[in-house]
This record gives sequence, structure tokens and C-alpha cells, in this order.
Amino acid sequence: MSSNGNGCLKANVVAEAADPVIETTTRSAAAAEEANLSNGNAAKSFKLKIFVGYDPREDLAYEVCCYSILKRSSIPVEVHPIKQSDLRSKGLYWRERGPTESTEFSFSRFLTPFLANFEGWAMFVDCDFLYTADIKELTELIDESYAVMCVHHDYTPKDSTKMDGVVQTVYPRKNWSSMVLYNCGHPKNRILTPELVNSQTGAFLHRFMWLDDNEIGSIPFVWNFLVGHNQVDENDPSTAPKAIHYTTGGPWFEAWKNCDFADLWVKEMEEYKQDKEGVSLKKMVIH
Ligand SMILES: [Mn+2]
Repeated sequence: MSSNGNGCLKANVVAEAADPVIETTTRSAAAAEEANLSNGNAAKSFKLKIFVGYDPREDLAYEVCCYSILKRSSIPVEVHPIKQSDLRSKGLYWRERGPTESTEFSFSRFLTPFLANFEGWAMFVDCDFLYTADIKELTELIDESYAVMCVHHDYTPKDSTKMDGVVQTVYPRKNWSSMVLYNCGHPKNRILTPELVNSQTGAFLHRFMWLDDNEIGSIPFVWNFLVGHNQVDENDPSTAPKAIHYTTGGPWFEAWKNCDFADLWVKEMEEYKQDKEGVSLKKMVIH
């Protein structure tokens, strides 16, 4: 599916509880659902829940990220923001913000299985992503034998010091938690209650220490393509990013307006703002 198909923009917005929830049911999704039923597979259609980390400093990034997912999705999806103020008012989040938390969803992201009622598969993703592919392709990689699936980035530096002599800090599994497919019904993930998420250390959570290594499935890096770290090999189409992660800062910040892949994000943002068909998508704006 090309990314500019206007047919993908018929999104139905469903107001559910107090959360802005976006649901899409495209024609192709309906067809896929029918095919599923005729195969005798799932009586209940597969609908991916997507939880996107929300930070007030990156409001536009959040909107563009959601737009980029919804616009290209050929399967029904629900998009929910992980918004700290909402979680606090619901009594689901109460920990104080620590100095190492770079976003409001540094820890609250681990509520994803809880927020999905410990059922089915759900994705968490940072708001600083731009999708360039159909999320359906990602769901086709789902393997029920895992508790979570994510890109296994390897940050181990070759030298212990950088050229300028500054000591490199090694964070095991750095960035693994920025995009995760959670098998919410997996018994091991039951541990992720609000009590645990509000009390555990960053290391425990971000390194998936509640899981054994063989319970963490691997996804190709193109689904969490780190700007400034991952590389495209022009001769290898499998290295073309499907989800661009502006991990050190994206073009919505003045200082990063000329970063790699900035042009793609700006184009998407302009399309989002001009998109008349997608007027319902604009309801996902959080005030
Ligand atoms: Mn990020």
C-alpha cells in the first residue's frame, strides 16, 4: 500500500470513557476481517491497541506520529495516549518524577498491558516516531510464544571512551522499551500492575527484568530506526526504515529541524495540518 492513498483516511472516532480514542476501520480492514471470519479463525476481529507516549512538550510530534500510523493502517487500530495527568487523576500513577526521566511517559509506558486489560496484543510507542509503513506488516511478525517483542538495539560502544575522551555510558537494552509489542495476556506480564510500575527502578522496567531473555522476541531494526544510529544501505531494501525514531530530538524542536529524515516528518506534519479528509483525526488533539 502506498502512503498517499486517500482511501485510508476514513477514520471513525469513537469516544470511549474520558480518553481520546481513535479507531480506524478502513475498507481493506473490513475485507481482512471478513477473510478472517471465513477462514474460521477469530470470531472476534483482531484490533491492535496502540498506546502512544504523550508529553506536552511534544504535542505536535504526538499528533503526527498518530496520523502517520492511522493514515497507513490497513487493519483496525485503536490509538490511546499515555498521558500522565490522566493517569494521575485516575489514581494509576503517583510516583514522583526523577531526574533521569526525559519524558512524562518514561515509566508510565509500562502500564500498557494493564491499560489493555491484560488481553491480546498492544503496542507501546514513543511519540517521537514517524511511521512510513502499514502497521499491519508489524503485526504479521507477532509470535505468541513471546511475552514482549521489540527491536534489540545494540548500544555497546566499541571503545570505552569517545574521541573527545568522554567516557561512554553503557545502558543495557537502551531504547528497547521505546517501541514494544506486549503480549498483554502473557502470565509474566501480569506483574505490571500500577503498584509495580510506580515503585520499580528504571533499570528493572527498561531492561524487562521481569522476563527471561528467551521471552523477549526480536523485531527488525527498521521498526525502530534510530536517527543518528541506524543506517540505510542503499543496496539493501530491508534496511529502509518503516518507523523512524527521532530519539535525540526531532524537527519539532528548533535545534533538530535539520536532522536526518527531518524532511519526511515535516512533509507528514504539513499533510496532517492540511488534511481535510482527516478532520476526524484532529479530534485526537489533546487540550
Ligand atoms: Mn523516543
